[in-house]
Amino acid sequence: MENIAEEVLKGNRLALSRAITAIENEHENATEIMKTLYPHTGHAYVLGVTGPPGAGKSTLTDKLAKEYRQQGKTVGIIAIDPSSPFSGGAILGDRIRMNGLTLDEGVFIRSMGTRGSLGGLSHKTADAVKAMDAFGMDVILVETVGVGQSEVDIVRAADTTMVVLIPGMGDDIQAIKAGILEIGDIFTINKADHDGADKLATELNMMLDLDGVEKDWRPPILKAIASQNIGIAEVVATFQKHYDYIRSTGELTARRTERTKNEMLDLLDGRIGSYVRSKIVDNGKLDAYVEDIKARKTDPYTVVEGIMQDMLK
Ligand SMILES: Nc1nc2c(ncn2[C@@H]2O[C@H](COP(=O)(O)OP(=O)(O)O)[C@@H](O)[C@H]2O)c(=O)[nH]1
Ligand SMILES: [Mg+2]
Repeated sequence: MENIAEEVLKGNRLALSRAITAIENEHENATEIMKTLYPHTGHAYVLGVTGPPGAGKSTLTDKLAKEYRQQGKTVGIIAIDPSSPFSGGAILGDRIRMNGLTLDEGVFIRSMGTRGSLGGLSHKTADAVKAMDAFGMDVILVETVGVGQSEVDIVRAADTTMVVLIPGMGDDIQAIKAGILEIGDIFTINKADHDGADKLATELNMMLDLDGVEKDWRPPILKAIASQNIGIAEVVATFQKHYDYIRSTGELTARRTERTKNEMLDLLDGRIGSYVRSKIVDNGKLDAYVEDIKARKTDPYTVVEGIMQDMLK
C-alpha cells in the first residue's frame, strides 16, 4: 500500500487496520501516519466503557454499537481486554445474517493487546481512536477492563466515560470507589436481572452524595440487562444528554484541551526518555557512571547535571 494514511482518509478498511497495527507495534512509520491523520480528527464522539472483568462491558458495547448503527451512525470499537476478547456478536451477527456474508462497512472493531506497558497502551489507544476518527467513524467505543490508574489513563481518551458495575460486588465497591467515582460520567448497573441492583444503586448514590462537591452534572445511575438488550436505548439517550451537556457548557472543549496538553507532554517525556536511553543506557555509560558514583568519585546529582548540559548543547 502506497500511502496508508491517505488510504485511511479515503475510507479503506485494510489501511485503517494497518495504521492501527503500526501504532500498536510502534512501527517507524506510525508517526508519519498520525501526522497525516491528525488534521482530520476531532469529529467523533468518543465513549469509554470501563469496569471490573465480567461486568458485561463487551456485551453492552456490542449492544450499544448495534443501537448506534440503527440510528445510522458509524461505529468504531476498540477493546482492550485480553481476558475476554470482543466477539462483535450482536452487531456483526445480525448483519451477517441479514446480508449474507458482507460485513457491515459502518462498523470497525479492533482489539488491542496489553503487550508492553499499560502506560504505552494509553497513548496507543488514543492514537487508534484518532485513526478511527479520521477514517470517519461517528462514535468510537473504547472498552477497557479494570479500575486502576492505567485504565483511568486509557479512559482519558474518551469524551464521556461509563462505568459498568454489577450487583453483589459487596465490599469491592469500597475498594474501587476512589477511582470510579472520579471517572464515571455515567454509571450503569448491568446484570440487573441479578439480586441486589437496587441496593447497589442506593450505595452508589450515597457515595456520589458524600463526594460533597456540587456539580452541574450529577452522574446518572442506570440499570441494564445487556444480555437481553434491556436498558440499552436509555444508555444511548444518556450518552446523548451528557454530550449535549459537555458541549453546551464548554466542558467538551476543556476536556479535549486537557487531553491535547497531556498528549504533548507524554510525547515529549517519551522522546526525551528514549534520547537519554540512547545516549547513556544502551552504550553502557550508565553502568560506568554508577561505578564512579559507588566509588564516591562523583555523585548522582553532578552526573545528571552533566548529562542535562550535554543534552541541551
Ligand atoms: N445475567 C446476565 N448476564 C450477562 C449480562 N450481560 C452480560 N452477561 C454475561 O456476563 C458474561 C461476561 O460478559 P462480558 O460482556 O464478556 O463482560 P466483560 O468482561 O465486562 O466484557 C457473559 O457470559 C455475558 O453473556 C446481563 O445483563 N445479565
Ligand atoms: Mg470484555
